[in-house]
Amino acid sequence: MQLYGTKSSPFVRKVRVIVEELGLGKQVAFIHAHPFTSNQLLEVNPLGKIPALKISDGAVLINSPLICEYLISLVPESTLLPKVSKDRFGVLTLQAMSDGLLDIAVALTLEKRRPAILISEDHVQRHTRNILNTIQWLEQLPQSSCLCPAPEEEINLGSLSLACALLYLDFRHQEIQWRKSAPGLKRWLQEISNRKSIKETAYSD
Ligand SMILES: N[C@@H](CCC(=O)N[C@@H](CS)C(=O)NCC(=O)O)C(=O)O
Repeated sequence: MQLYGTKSSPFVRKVRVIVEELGLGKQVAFIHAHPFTSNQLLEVNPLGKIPALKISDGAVLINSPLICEYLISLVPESTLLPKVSKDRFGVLTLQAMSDGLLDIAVALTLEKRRPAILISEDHVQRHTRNILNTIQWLEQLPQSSCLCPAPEEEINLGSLSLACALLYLDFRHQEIQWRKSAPGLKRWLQEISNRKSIKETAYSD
């Protein structure tokens, strides 16, 4: 299989983390493809978005939740995405919330990269507010949710997605200082960051 992406994309990181957690590293080759410049990417994904995963029969999967679900299906004994409905939708909700946080954080990255005169202070403030509101929502999740401190067996697609999202805020938006209002998440991230899959997929430009 071939994974198209960059090492700075949080959605690609989520897929790389899942590959690592599932022990599929040897079966997935990483193809560097920047979404704004790669013709190779456009040949496999007309949307021009990363990640994209070309699988062995030549088909291409797009969108990180779909790619992760496919990879997890290759390892039937994996517990990263529970089969029982209640747990499954809790995990998928956490993934969706983390991905939503990332949609905003990536939009904020792009906004800040515009020439100074074109940057909309309105957009910057709205994105920042929505990021901090989401951090509060996450901080207030009950301990019994899929977020609770993670012994080996409780790691799942949702909590790994959240780790990638919080670490992206550290990578691109340190000035937001999300930890100030979220001591629980701060502790949780410190713990989950010790995992090999997180250490081996650090963001880089
Ligand atoms: N929902 C998608 C989001 C993917 C996404 O937005 N990727 C960004 C890079 S971080 C991208 O390819 N942007 C290029 C563009 O929007 O033109 C997923 O989960 O895979």
